Amino acid sequence: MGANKHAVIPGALINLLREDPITAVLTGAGISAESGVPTFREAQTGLWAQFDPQELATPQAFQKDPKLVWGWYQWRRELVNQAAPNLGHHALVVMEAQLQDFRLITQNIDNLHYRAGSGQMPGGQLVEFHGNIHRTKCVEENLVMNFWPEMEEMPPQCPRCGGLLRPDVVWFGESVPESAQNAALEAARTCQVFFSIGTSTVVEPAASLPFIALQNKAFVVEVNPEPTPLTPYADVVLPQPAGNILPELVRLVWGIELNV
Ligand code: BV8
Repeated sequence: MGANKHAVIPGALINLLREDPITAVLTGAGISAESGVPTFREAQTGLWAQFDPQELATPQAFQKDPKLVWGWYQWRRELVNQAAPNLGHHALVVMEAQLQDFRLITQNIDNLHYRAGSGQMPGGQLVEFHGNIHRTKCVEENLVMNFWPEMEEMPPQCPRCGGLLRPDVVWFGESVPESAQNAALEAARTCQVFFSIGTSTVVEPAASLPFIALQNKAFVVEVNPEPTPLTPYADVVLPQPAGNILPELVRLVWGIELNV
């Protein structure tokens, strides 16, 4: 367990946030755990128990067995549709509303930040670093679509060119879209406060963002019940579930109570 620098939220962080700093946040699967969406590190349940996500979330896996990979994402879409944003997601929307310049970069493709209202406030920005499970794209033309024909034979075919449709997400071995990379780098380089929430800080290039913030002399806060490679370097470590500690943070800083 990394040094538990503060069991409670330190006054320095509360006072700093009250000064309305430029703030950037990186989230990972951990912030959706309390919505009932399994994290990447948890074993896949049921049908998918025998698969490793890092094996399935690749272009090679899709090429080898498009039906299997499409089925995995269909299963995750149904799971996510039954989930709801939790208090951790809602607390980040409050922060976006309270702060002049708030950029949220999420590694998650579950759309829960958007459903909570993130990225829709003046001065707010939501960067979907690894895409969104509710969008698909044609493998031939990279044409992105939000709706697609339900077909007997899955994956569906592009209505324009007949090519296979795939989830509009970034797979292992694929580059993060340039626009998302640029927005995330800009946020990490210019922020005064950087939160890293619910991520194992393993997968690149997302995992470098908190370290870029440290290089830019930002005040870095980690929210994660478990230690990660960032833990020894963060200015503050809050080893608690995001759904508990983030509502407490917005209550202490802005006096805003988030009800269940
Ligand atoms: C790239 C979308 C350039 C899909 C994801 C060999 C060949 C090719 C590439 C590589 C290679 N070796 C290394 C690489 C680079 C690779 C990489 O980093 N690999 C790792 C494994 C070392 N990266 C890439 O491939 C990236 N692209 O490098 O392009 C390139 C191009 C061509 C050739 C070479 C290089 C693209 C990576 C994107 C992959 N897509 N997701 C999908 O979701 O299906 S990654 C996926 O896993 C997530 O999006 C996330 O980014 C990542 C890690 O997951 P986390 O979000 O951190 O979740 P995790 O389960 O790991 O941890 C949860 C955490 O939450 C835990 O710490 C837990 O303690 C905590 N927690 C739990 N409950 C709570 C909580 N915290 C707070 N509150 C709670 N309640």
